[in-house]
Amino acid sequence: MEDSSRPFGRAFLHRSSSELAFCARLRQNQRIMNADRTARVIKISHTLGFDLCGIAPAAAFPERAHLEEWLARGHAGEMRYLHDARRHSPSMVMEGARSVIVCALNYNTSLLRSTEAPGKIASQAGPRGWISRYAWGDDYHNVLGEKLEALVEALRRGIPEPFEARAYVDTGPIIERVAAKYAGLGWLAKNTCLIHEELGSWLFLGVIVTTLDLAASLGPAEAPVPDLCGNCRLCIEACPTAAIVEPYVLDARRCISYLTIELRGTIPLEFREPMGRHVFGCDICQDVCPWNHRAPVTASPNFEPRRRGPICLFSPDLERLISLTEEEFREVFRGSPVKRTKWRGLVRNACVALGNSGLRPGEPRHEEICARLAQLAASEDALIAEHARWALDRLGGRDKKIGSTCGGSVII
Ligand code: B12
Ligand code: SF4
Ligand code: SF4
Repeated sequence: MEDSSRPFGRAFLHRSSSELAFCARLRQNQRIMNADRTARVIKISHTLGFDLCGIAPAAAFPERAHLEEWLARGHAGEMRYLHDARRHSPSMVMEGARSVIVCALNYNTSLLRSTEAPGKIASQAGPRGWISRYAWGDDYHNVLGEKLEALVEALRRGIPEPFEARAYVDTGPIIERVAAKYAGLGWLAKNTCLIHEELGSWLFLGVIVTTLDLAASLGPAEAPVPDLCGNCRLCIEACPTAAIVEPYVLDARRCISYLTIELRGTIPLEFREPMGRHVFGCDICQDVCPWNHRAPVTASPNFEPRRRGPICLFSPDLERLISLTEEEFREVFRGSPVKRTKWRGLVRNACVALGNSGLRPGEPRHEEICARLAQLAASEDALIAEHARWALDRLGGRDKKIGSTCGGSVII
């Protein structure tokens, strides 16, 4: 009787040696073709301006065990989308997915690090905030997204058989750093960033999940790039909010990046002072990393700090930030990653940064800043009003400018 569960088994057993040799040659040809295609993908990615590109298999990664634990410990905070079960494996994102093309783009510029830049630029100037390096220029979702789409287009032109391909830059249920590790692009460091030995960690990542069978960048016997953190703990020690709770584990709820960008509500009091002058994101654990000290500057003009109207995104003037109207905010941050935090989030963050500025009565701009904070403290928006009051208290400006009524705060 035929074994219906193995329709080709018997036929395979009865193959002649010449048939077996032919099959082996076919498999070998397929491997060569897959390797050729991988080489072509990498070449195209470089012509499009990507700094790194590699292929990972679309399979479940060992790190998914850490992901489960991380979620169970509540480290994701309000980021519910991180609970999506498809994050366990790129194969769950697309039926028939075989490969993940991972691309990286350097966004480092030659400007000072947050750990070097002064809080004031000139003696008469008011306090400055800090916008994270990744957000100084154009929105990386657009920059990488366009390049990834162009890569998919180029593949469609060059590969005759039909295939599916979907590009993501943060936009899909993929853990991009883990995919990058298995594409051979670097190691997952103690600050949880992906680091490349020559380029450092100022890298944006983007992925294409595809049904194409591409040869993986790491051979079956090859291990991923070794972890070169060694005994170093600089990032862990430098983090102002102790967000790296143990090496390789970040409690997002404590991270300034989360507090200033993802958290929509009140910033917990315990983190306000450690937040310092950060108004959008945080670079400290990368600024102190030795692997970034000789990191090359990007060839892409997209990531230089933009100047829009009165606001320069490098070390921005905090008084200007709290004075922006919602309309001005939309205008200044159109096409910038900063728009994610919305006007309300940025003003909230700038209030906290001002509260931390150490500005004293009698110093330049103290009066103007307190007057504007007092206006915000009287706002109908309870979130903004509360953060502005907190700042006024710290600047010694509250008594002069606002008083409380049963219904809220008024300027007196
Ligand atoms: C959510 C998110 C955040 C959150 C949470 C960060 C985090 N560490 O998870 C917040 C808002 C805090 C954040 C901050 C930043 N982010 Co972010 N973020 C993401 C996003 C959308 C998902 C990341 C994710 O899945 N996290 C889940 C957790 C579980 O992953 P993980 O912490 O990396 O943990 C992994 C390993 O560390 C390991 N692991 C975990 N526990 C343990 C324990 C042990 C013992 C070991 C050995 C390993 C291990 O396994 C985990 C995977 O399962 C990705 C884009 C994407 N789709 O991947 C961008 C992404 C990771 N972010 C990015 C960037 C640039 C940043 C910031 C630098 C921005 C800034 N300047 O403010 C900071 C960096 C902060 C930091 N030190 O990580 C880049 C990273 C590029 C790079 N070179 O690594 C990405 C890839 C976006 C992109 N497309 O370029 N981010
Ligand atoms: S981004 Fe800032 S707050 Fe977050 S882990 Fe790094 S140093 Fe800490
Ligand atoms: S600062 Fe040190 S421990 Fe932290 S990521 Fe860099 S090399 Fe690793």
